[in-house]
Amino acid sequence: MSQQLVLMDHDGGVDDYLATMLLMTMDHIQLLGVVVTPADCYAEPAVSATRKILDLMRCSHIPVAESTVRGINPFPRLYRRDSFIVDHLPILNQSETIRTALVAESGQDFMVRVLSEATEPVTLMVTGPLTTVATALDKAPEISEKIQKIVWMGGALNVAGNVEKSLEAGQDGSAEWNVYWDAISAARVWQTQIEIIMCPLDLTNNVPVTSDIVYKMGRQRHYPISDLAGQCYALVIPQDYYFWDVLATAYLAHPEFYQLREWETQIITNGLSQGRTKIVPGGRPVYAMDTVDKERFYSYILQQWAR
Ligand SMILES: [Ca+2]
Repeated sequence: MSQQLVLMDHDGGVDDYLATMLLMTMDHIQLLGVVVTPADCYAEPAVSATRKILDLMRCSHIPVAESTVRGINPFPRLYRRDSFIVDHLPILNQSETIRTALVAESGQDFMVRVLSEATEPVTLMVTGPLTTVATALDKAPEISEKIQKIVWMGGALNVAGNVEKSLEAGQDGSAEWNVYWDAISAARVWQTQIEIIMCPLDLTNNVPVTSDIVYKMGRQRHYPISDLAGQCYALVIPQDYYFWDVLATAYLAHPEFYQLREWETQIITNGLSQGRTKIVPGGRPVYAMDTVDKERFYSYILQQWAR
């Protein structure tokens, strides 16, 4: 079977690291690089943690690039500081040196170069805001020809968003964070013809990180991947946490676990609903992951982390 070319763009949250780890366990994927978009994190520890995870997964040949784009509405500091915690986990600091290279160019320039040089179309796996993708498309519009599809964790279609009204005065509660960080860039990507398969809150709300699944990771006694995954989830178990980025990423390995549904949508870029992914007849067609076979998904995750 020929390998599927994938470029990862994550934004440094706890489940972004786990989604990256999951991608590295997929034998049919050739990962061309990992771009870190500085959204749900602080850039320096997020880049460092990403490189250390690639080392741990014996994938130090895969380059990491730091995107220097900026969003409009910053993520809460409480979420972002998890990047420091993950970067300091003992399991990621068994060596004094990091082997995985940080490329000299910015993440957006790296994305342009990797796509330009690709010999076959590339799947973009995006688990953060679409700002780096939009910036790369502005710099080199011809790269859209090289993008086979964008699989993206983001948006909320028929459910409330996760940007809380009580924290964000300028918001009516309809926006999902990856859109809200920079709705203008999401709208920019919506203007392209690229196939978009989104994993919205509508689906992720049904797939929580439960104590049961975290305990099961421990019982697998599998050092180091299951252990690292379990530690990361232990960090976030006191809050409502879902398999957001991991659920989106597992689609690349097992699309048959999911049912897709097509919607016509528009990204709202201003006013109280900025960051909303609104269903609008005649709007931009996208596919959304509609249902997932949860039991098979949970089993798959446990199996991959026991490798
Ligand atoms: Ca993320």
